[in-house]
Amino acid sequence: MARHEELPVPTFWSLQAVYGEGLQLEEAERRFDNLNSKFIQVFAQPPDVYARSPGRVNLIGEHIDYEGYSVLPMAIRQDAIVAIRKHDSKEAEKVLKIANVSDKYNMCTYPAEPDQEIDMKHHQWGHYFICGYKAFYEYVKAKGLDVGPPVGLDILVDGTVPTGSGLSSSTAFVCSSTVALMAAFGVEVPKKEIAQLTCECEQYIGTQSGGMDQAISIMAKSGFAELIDFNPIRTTDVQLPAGGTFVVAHSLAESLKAITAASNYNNRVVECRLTAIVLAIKLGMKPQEAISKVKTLSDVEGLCVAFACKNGSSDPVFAVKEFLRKEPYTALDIEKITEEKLTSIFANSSSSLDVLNAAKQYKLHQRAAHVYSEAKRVHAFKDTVSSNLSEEDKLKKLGDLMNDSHHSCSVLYECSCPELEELVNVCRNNGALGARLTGAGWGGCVVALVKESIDSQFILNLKEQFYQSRIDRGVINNNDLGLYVFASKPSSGAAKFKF
Ligand code: NG1
Repeated sequence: MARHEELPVPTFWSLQAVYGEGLQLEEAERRFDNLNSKFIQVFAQPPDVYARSPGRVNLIGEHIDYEGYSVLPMAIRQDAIVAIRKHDSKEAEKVLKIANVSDKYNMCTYPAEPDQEIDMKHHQWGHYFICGYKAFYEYVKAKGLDVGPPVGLDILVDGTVPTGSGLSSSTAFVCSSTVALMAAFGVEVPKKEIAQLTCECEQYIGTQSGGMDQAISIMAKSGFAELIDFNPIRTTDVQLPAGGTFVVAHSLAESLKAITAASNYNNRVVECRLTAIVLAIKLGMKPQEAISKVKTLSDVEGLCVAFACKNGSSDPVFAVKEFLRKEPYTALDIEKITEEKLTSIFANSSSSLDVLNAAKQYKLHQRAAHVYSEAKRVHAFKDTVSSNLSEEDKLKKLGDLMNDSHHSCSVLYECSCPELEELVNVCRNNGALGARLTGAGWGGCVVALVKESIDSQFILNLKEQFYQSRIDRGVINNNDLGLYVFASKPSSGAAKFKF
């Protein structure tokens, strides 16, 4: 039988298969009815097909996917749904019209030209659809498929993943757009190829992201978290221990990842690349060779471990401690080691040049220590889940790993913020076995592992101790609290719907 990731995204003719029964199904029925009637209202015709792709919460493995390391997320029930209608090729107007059911988002229009550039300096929500659009055309071109000349498209979007929350609202939108396009043009693609493609094309938005979000959004299975390996993308089901629940809680600090990329997200990607090059040189590689061959910290892990082994350790952090000082490096310090200007090393990447422009110093030691230790914690988490420990001991150990992960993100990777720190502490003070920021950080959500028996009380306590003062100040509305704090079970991945 073909592996799950070799199969195409499934097509359903009813909502139950994805949304189950009860309240969740009722909510889905309302959303789909609304999408259908709004679509007709805006575009005067019904959509051809719908696609949905979920957000995700990352349980452990933060900021290591782009370094080539495995991560362990699960899909959440909140998703993005894209309704689409393809125009006839004879129609003169060849425009992509992208509307949203929420009044917060104005309709965006783009030409139907697949090779168009995305204007990253002027961020628009519709850009995420264009990422999917480019991905689709790149795919059909690479495979030599004939889908005819570009045509006009009508698109209507409904997203329930809170934006800027570290729950991958952007990826849910990019993935549902790509799957909707594939459905509209009748192109069937294995899930792992869509995951790879959407990962590459989301980078058009200007963040040099890894592939975690797209992989889980496309390939998730209901009831399981997934260990995701990269190069090639592969998923392994992880059945979480009974008796524990993951509660997701928003810090209410919005993380504007695309806008802050040069100083936050892409900065860390560049710091990791520089760290990997410097480590390679210190461990005996010629500077020119290191610059051309070494892209990520996983590329130099072997060298680090070989060095550690000679000294009675197997931990790559041993080499980090030996060769990288804790004090930050300036560009000049690094250029003395690389024997090449940083602007020349990154000459082909304009978003990396933006990072160099904004950065004053580089924390090589701290970034490598985070990445190597976090990569180990992911496997420790997976091993704990499949160990013979009692459920109680498993949960305790998983909680400890999550706490260690947060400490590393906060202190070594510096991707936390005061609101996240406050919320993590509130979670721990109220009985969470572990709590950590999830996703890129600098705002967004916390994920806390709590015993199932206390999850309702836990959420009430968070309301009282974290959210109430914010409700009083009008930051959020009391009625919307359920959008910002909820218990989550692993949900299923992308799907297409035809009615
Ligand atoms: P979010 O939380 O969606 O901003 C980002 C990256 C991931 C991963 C995490 C940090 C995107 C689309 N996703 O996620 O690949 O690197 O940060 O672990 O940029």
